[in-house]
Amino acid sequence: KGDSGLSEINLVKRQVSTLEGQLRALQSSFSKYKQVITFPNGRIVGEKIFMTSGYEGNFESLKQRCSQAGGQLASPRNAAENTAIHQIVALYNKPVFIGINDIQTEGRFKYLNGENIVYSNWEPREPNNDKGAEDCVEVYTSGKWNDKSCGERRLIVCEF
Ligand code: 293
Ligand code: CA
Repeated sequence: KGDSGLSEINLVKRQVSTLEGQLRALQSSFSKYKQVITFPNGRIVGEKIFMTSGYEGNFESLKQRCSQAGGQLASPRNAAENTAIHQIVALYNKPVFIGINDIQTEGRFKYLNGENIVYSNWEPREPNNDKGAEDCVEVYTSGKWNDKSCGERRLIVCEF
């Protein structure tokens, strides 16, 4: 079994090399495809894609729409993600609701999964829970955050 073992190895090496080429082609094609689908209404940050459909509605309605599309309401966890959302807000010149609220406990802002927020970008003097009725969070056209009544209608941005 001296020789057939070696040719078997060489066969597998050729198969690996073919697959490496195919993987590179797939990666390149996938990268281009992502650029295409995010033009002009989406932004890519790391593994996340942020995208608006242009729809406007109250917090519950936006939450449902994102989830129905297989994503969730955009939930910025760092400055880079907030910048991506801010760019979409600026493109439409319309503030958005994000996936953060203090519905459960006043003053304790959480993501939709119940985790306490790890990043914030509040406007000075916010959150102020104006009239005791502001449990949702909008991103202003400045990129800064304001707590706002969940019943207001805002632009949708989902993350996938
Ligand atoms: C109050 C004081 C304003 C502030 C506003 C928002 C409402 O009217 O300065 O801009 O609340 O916080 O969400
Ligand atoms: Ca407020």
